Amino acid sequence: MANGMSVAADSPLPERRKGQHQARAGAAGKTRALGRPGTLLSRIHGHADLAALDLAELPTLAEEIRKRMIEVVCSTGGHLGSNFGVVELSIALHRVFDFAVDALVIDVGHQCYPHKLLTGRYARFKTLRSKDGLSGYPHPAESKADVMRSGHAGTSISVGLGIAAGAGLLESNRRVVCLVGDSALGAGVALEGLNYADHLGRNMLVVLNDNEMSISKTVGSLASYLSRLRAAPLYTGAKERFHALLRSMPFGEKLNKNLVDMVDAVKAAIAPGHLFEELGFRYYGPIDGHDTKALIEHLTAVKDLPGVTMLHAVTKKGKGLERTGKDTRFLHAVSPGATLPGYGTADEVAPKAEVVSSKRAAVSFTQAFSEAICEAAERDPRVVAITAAMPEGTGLTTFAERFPARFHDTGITEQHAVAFAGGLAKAGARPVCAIYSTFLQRAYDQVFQEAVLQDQPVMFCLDRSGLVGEDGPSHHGCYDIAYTRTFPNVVLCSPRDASELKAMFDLGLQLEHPFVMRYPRAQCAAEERPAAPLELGRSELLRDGVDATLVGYGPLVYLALEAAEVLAGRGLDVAVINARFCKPLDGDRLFEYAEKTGLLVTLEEHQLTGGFGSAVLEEFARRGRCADRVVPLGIPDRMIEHASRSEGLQDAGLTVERVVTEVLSRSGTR
Ligand SMILES: Cc1ncc(C[n+]2csc(CCOP(=O)(O)OP(=O)(O)O)c2C)c(N)n1
Repeated sequence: MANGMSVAADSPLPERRKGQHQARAGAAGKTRALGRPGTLLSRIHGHADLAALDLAELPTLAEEIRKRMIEVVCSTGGHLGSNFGVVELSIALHRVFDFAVDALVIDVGHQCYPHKLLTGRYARFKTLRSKDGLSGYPHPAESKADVMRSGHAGTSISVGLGIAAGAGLLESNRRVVCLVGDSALGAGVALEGLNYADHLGRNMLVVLNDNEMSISKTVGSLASYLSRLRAAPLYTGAKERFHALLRSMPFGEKLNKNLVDMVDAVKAAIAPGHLFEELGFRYYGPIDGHDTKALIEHLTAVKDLPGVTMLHAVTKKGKGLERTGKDTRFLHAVSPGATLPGYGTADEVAPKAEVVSSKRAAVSFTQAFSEAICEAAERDPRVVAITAAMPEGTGLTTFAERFPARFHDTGITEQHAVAFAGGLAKAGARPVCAIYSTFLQRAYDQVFQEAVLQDQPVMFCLDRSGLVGEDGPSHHGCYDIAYTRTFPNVVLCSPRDASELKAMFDLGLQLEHPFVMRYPRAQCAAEERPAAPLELGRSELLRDGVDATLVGYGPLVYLALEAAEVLAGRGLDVAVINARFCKPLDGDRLFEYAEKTGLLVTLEEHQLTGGFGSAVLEEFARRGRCADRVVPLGIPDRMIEHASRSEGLQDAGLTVERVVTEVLSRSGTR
């Protein structure tokens, strides 16, 4: 195989797959012909179809991919900007590699739409992110071109290395390619992967999709370093050029083996301090990530290089969305039903959360948190906000504008963010970690060591707790109660509405212990009356009753109230308790009502195992009575797949009908 940079874009396929390619290209060639009806895209099912296209047809294909994505994503919602930025990269990757055989590990996975469109999922693409439809992330059940399910950033290099190592054990010559964004590359786990890559001695290609963006601007010194690299001339690997030169000489291969050390010395002299080369990678780049022909040439040149290689492609997030008249780099994702100026009829729709209760919506929980932390920061100069690359999603943009000296966006670095918060608390600040429930999982050990072990006042405000809807199971925040409840001295609470969120936040600020507040991606119910004063570990009785008790944790109390209304119509007088705290739990009131009403149904938007209902059962078991009167309702012990949030709640059985049925069947009134 040729591996210099001058290899033609359409260089021959490797021997091992020539036959396979010819057979498939032949079949594709019969169906493909310019001028035939239908789009090019509808006729692409994988590498062979794509490899059979003329280079001149690729810009049309790119246009068709963008057109299809905008049609579908504006209806289903999804990661528009990220996917618009990788169209040419995806075409080039699929043209050069066959990911039915080779492995493509896409970091995070949110930028997999062109990949899906190029691997036989064109017809189903309209079902993206919808119930029973295609996932918005890679999913092996959909195609063997998808290696693993994903959604959390930074793991692609480690996974890729694992696949390469596994392929080595099985003596397979499967190629491995990781596609990773510049922001995900800064995640701790990605750096751990980089650190191990050369050491493993396997072949692997990392394609760095550098668009200078995370959801907002990529932050940190690595970002600054990449920015310097972007401005540098094309660097094609000193080592490789030297190898190519030697190979062209008589006995070059033999010489080549003997001169590796010398070449390394030359390389170090030519590119001193080149980070990726110092880490053992052969680095190529930066190249224009929208120049399909150049991408194909470079990918072809590096695809069979020994060891680990990094190809640095510079792309523009949202490339092709210029007609919106917006800065396309900030069009990371859109909500279902979005229309874009220049492409649709109305303005781009701002993230739109669904309402849990049928009551009139007021503000979102995110907005309530945003107000709570700004008000607290106004009063208390110790308040510091920390986000791990999610300033918008967690509601911290106003805080960042108003209190820039007390705002930290650490990038996709949840572990660092939490340990950093531990340090801040040690120094006397009041750090508030605003992190989605699902992403705090990554910092479990820092929650333990830097907050809990020191018993420090670090506040964790967990947005997206519960079911998140269309992003699906990688993003559902349904494990946080279980993974924080076990820690000594931690306070766990969940507000039912905006004013309760603010009261809980203020209470958290007064505590000298770690504090975890969870709230969903939802609008707060309109407040009917001021919340009863908040007292640590005390629940709120919303409705008295004698026939059964419904206990809601967080905004599910509104589900409980609705169910109680329906049950009242069936002649049952049902009590409703707003639990407020999971730890310390209001064991006395819950026990009293279990004894008094004979049935206690707990409601939580969390995995049943280890959740709020489990806490109640443990409490009653400790008291030696009434555990048999508890019916915990929550998320069952299986994945709730992507769908709208209300469809997810339905799937989990968190509905008024289910609560009513449970109460009626147990009270013998059905
Ligand atoms: C551990 C983790 N934290 C946060 C996120 C939320 N998130 C999804 S995509 C994204 C930005 C990724 O940026 P980059 O890797 O540069 O890819 P781009 O979208 O720019 O193509 C973030 C922060 C995540 N998926 N995983």
